[in-house]
Amino acid sequence: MHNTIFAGHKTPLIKIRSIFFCLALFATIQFDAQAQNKENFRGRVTIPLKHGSDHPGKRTDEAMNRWRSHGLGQFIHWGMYSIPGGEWKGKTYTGASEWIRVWKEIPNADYDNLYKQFNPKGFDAKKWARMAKDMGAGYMVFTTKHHDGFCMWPSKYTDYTVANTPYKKDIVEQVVDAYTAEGIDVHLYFSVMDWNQGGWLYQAPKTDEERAKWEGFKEFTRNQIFELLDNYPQIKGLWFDGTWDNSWVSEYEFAHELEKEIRAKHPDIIIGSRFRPDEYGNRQCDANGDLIGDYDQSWERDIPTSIEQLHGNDWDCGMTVAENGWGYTKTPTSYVKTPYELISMISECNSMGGNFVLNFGPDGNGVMPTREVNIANEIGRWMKTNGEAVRGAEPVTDIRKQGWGFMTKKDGKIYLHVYNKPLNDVLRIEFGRKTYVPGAVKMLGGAPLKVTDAGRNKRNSRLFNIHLPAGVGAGGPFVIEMELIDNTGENDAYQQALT
Ligand code: JFZ
Repeated sequence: MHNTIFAGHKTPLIKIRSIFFCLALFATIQFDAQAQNKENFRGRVTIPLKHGSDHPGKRTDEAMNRWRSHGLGQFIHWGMYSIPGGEWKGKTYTGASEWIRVWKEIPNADYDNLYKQFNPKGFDAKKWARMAKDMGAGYMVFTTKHHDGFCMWPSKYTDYTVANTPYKKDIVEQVVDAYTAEGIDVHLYFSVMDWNQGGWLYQAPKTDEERAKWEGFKEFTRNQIFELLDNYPQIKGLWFDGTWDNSWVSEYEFAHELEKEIRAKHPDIIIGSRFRPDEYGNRQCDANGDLIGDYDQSWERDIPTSIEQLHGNDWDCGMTVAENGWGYTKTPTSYVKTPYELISMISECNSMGGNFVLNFGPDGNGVMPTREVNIANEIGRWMKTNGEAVRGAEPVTDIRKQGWGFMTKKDGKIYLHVYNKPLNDVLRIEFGRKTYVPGAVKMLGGAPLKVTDAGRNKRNSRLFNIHLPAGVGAGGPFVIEMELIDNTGENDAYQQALT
């Protein structure tokens, strides 16, 4: 697999393998303790791991490049928790609505029978897919099974599925087909933790009886994952969750084997960092600090403050509309973000190379809440004009961060995503030591802009003033496109004084 998908690492890996081989030989002749530390191709000292990262650094194959280029995705949490919508017998649960089953106010048996009412007459996968397309999403993640264990597809490994609801039909199939038809890639969310399956444990099994149950659960999990891959081969990724408990964390070997099996069956598949731990119980990153899986899933409802925090890894930011809660909530109990705030997160994540994945929680009838439809419309309006600064755009790493917003780049152009418009309508761009001069500059979806040379500052950085037309930004955040002309050849020493 290294030689095909991770071709970028081919040469160093081969080199390292031979270095390791020599080291191993030497260590065997000497004594074992010598083999504890070794240097990897990044020139760091690492400890040998059997179940650590399979590919330190980014995957650079076509499937991963496509994933990275999306910039914006849609998450959908839909399941039996969408029926109560965060309320039970007139009381409101302040936790995440998809976790309502753990609330003492609702007996498990009541929750586990909600499926008997599930008949979402308002569900129309094509309508959801059109909404996502209009919003500008390149991919989506759909909950096939959340922690409650309910399967939105007719799994043959449990009765707790959509097939046994009044609705009967396969939801996952409809979602996969409708989104794929719109050209939107589908990733499937799957919770390993399963509150409905008797075999699920929080702690590693201790008794023979527990061990037998747990082995059964592992097989069940494996079967369900392969069932999803068999049923929906067009999917592009698996978004795993519910993997933090000690029971699963101690299954590093099984989980690693399972991941390899999944990749053997579906070589392009994209799997995040949440699926499996290393043999020391490290999650997301292994004991050497290398990311496990293809992208960093730990930036959930969170955005790094600088690109350095990402250590060169791919990443996604799953974001909720209210602060806490992914499933449908009749009455949000925490702050609800505005479209403006969410749009700025698209720019912010993309300026650091991450995909922003906005969550939607349809109600028990399959209908998207109006506040979320409005958000999708507002984002779509912005993306229509400015989406080219998001799709396929990359972070700008050689121009310092500027106070007015965020930057991305593509095809020799930089995009200035403006969120803090200067009161004097003059937007200053400061290039770093590697100097550029602007070529054509225009508003995305608008007219060319006048640019004047503002000289250099003490750091010798070249400065340019972009003159904004009066009233720009009244309709929301905007993006300026600037062609860059490389100017590094110019003699840039203008001030000799030492300070
Ligand atoms: C999990 C779920 O529990 C939640 O209901 C939702 O599905 C979300 C997408 O994933 O919640 C988590 C999981 C991991 C972290 C935070 C919330 N984390 O690593 O910070």
